[in-house]
Amino acid sequence: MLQTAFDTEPSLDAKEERDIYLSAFRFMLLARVLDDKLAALYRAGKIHGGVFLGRGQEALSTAVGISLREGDVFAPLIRDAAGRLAFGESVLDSVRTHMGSPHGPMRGRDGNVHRGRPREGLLPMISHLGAMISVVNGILLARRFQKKSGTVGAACIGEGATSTGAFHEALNQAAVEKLPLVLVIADNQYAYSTPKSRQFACDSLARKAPGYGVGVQTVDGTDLSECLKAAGAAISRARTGGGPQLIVANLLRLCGHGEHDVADYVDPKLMNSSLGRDCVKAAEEFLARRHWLDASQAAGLREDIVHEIEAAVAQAQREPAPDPFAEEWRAIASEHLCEGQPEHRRI
Ligand SMILES: Cc1ncc(C[n+]2csc(CCOP(=O)(O)OP(=O)(O)O)c2C)c(N)n1
Repeated sequence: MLQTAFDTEPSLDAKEERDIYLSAFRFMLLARVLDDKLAALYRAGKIHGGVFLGRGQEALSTAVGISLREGDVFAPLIRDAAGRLAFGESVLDSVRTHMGSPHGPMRGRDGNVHRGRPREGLLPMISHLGAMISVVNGILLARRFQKKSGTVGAACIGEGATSTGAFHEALNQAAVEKLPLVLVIADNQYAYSTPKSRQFACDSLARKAPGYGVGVQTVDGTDLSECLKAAGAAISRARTGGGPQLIVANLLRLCGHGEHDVADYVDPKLMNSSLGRDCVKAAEEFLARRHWLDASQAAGLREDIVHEIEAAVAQAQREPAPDPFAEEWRAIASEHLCEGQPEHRRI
């Protein structure tokens, strides 16, 4: 999380701009290397449950997480490792959850992606299919009733979720209530194996926004710069009373739906198109062109990241499994979710 959204500081000097890009790139790379490590652990049989990755979506996801502030609410989904890290989630929280450690935020109970820290604004997801939008709406409404202003809530979804009633009802409610909601659609061309031509018949999801009375921006989701500017602008508008904002990002999922899916249904033409550009490589090239990060600095950064992730994995591997005889089975005790309550019980 940065203290200021990218575009709310028109006077950003060159150093501040560089720092934002370098910080964003670090989160993108951290998420990519973490995803690769989790995939390797899954294939080695070290992770139970599914592993779902965000390859190809790191620029968009980072842009959202990094542009939010402390006190905001973020509802990431299964492809948002980058946004989670940028919002403040630790590598250890992710690794512990995937490896079933009772010391993780969900205490070893979660199927890997439903983790979060609600009191810190990071919501554990219920479902990937639009369910979290109305949860964010509810929190924003509660803040309004409590006369707390200035909070933004961001929710991420895929294009497949726009076919659900949950999406329609929540976006309509946010518009009617003029909630400071930023809804980010990663249009990654497939909902599991279903191509988007089987999800909607309009030429762009951006067309939905005027129908709800919502502001919209369309971005190249493989371009960090476009994503940072769009996320910063949307969050700033929502925060200053502009009502809900939609971002539609065009990109391609560069992996299967989960690590169990080889994704052989993906059209090779898409992979070779501009949608299939690897946003992490593109961002690294952008930083090199600006002389903000050379090849040896990039290699050093990657090395540091690998060490950080290896240390987290080693730590989680040393931790005991949950003891079914000594435990209650709730991941997060609901009475401890509200603000001002002590941390939920740890074993
Ligand atoms: C209500 C519900 N139906 C089905 C599923 C299974 N499911 C999980 S993700 C997914 C596809 C989602 O596609 P999309 O919204 O485009 O997001 P993407 O996976 O591309 O990020 C499906 C069918 C679910 N989690 N919840």
